[in-house]
Amino acid sequence: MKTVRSVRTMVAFAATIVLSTAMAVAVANSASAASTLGAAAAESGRYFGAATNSFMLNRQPHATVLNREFNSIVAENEMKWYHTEPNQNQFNFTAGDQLIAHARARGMTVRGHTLVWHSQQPQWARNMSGTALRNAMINHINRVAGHWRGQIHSWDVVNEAFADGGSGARRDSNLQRTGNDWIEVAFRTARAADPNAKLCYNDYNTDGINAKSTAIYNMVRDFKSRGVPIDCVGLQSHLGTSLDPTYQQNIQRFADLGVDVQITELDILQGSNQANMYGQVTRACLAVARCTGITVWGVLDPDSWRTGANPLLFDGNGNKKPAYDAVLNALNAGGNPTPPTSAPPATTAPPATTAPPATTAPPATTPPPPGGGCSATVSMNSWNGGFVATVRVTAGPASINGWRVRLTVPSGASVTNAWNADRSGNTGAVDFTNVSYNGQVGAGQSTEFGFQASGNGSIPTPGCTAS
Ligand code: 9MR
Repeated sequence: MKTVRSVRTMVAFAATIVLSTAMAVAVANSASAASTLGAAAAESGRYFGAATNSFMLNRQPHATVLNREFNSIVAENEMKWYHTEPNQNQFNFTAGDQLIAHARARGMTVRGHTLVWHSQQPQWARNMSGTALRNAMINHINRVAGHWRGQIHSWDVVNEAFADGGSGARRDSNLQRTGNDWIEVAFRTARAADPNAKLCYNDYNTDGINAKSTAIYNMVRDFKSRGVPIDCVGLQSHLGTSLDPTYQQNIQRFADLGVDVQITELDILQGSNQANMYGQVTRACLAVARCTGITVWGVLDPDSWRTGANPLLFDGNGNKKPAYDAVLNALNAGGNPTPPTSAPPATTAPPATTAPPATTAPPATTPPPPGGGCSATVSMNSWNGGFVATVRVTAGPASINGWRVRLTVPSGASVTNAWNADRSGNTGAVDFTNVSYNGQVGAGQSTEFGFQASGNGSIPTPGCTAS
């Protein structure tokens, strides 16, 4: 799973050291420089996360570093199919619940990894095929995404479904053999099970423009054109000794399709280019507004699945490596802020309650929409310093093909993240418009979108315009 390319020259490396030293000095002199990865990433609306395991949460020095540096976590293994459904229809959420509780207590967000994957399936699923496997997959997504509904920032809905090499083909697997539509079925199922989570496709050896990343690009473009719900692409970025020169360009082309990009499993072989490459990857993400976060695949070098590669940011004693400084300096140097619709709720608690499915009948008390277009109502779930608002859009006596809700965010409050709608800004009067999959609402029916904000206050009944 490594992308290993030729080592760059020592001249380039020496130049980089001089440069990064100069940057370190500049950053050290700056009053606004954040001193942790999470805080520095949050300055531009991004998260910086790490993979961990429930059994490591109290292990030192892992725990100290994890809690101090990161504002997002992902389960390295404990949300995979074999772990969450070891026997068919018998679910085990204990470790995942622990990870989520740990994150929420510290204001970290959680990436979900992964709902469906050809690998690390439980034995019972590996033995299955055809309709039985397809139904088992759907049930698994419903139950797992449903259990953690509202608590996952982004789900890797499908992991590693494309073949390596130049074919651009899907990887053969028991899932693939259930029919080529298994990926879109997985995404549609996940959307219904957790409408608030961003839904990602995640893969490796996609860290530049190549046949595999292009095949994924084509799938995402097709999904967007047909309204299959996909919000993000995860580039795992298990890297070797040099970065593909098209790394940033590749991120940008996915972003241009209208999905977020996340660097999901970053680790880089230790060697003379490690720190430089960590800086390059960080800067590439920061340069693209829709690259919304970076996750490293472990905290301390000895935690890594790449035994002996020492590919992470901290050594076994929890000391910061030069790679750490390269990342922190790059984050502190700033980048393109993430756009309003894709900014993750970097440092605030996720919603305490969850939203109902996207399209449901309105409650009996919903007032009839004036003018036959649509109406909107807001419910809020607040805590000290933040809230989640759920907005219900109800069509009038005629069905509608699109909607726009204008609402006033409380004075001093600012929207950090929205789902199931595009939005025009984050303070004051903000317009939310439907996205491709929820513009059509039948007569008298409802759809919901939501957003998270920092600040407190109430929201007056918003206006709704149908189109
Ligand atoms: O880091 C994970 C390791 O502990 C597991 O043994 C391995 C099993 O396949 O999975 C590793 O994580 C993988 C991730 O889930 C998907 N992308 C590749 C990662 C490294 O193999």
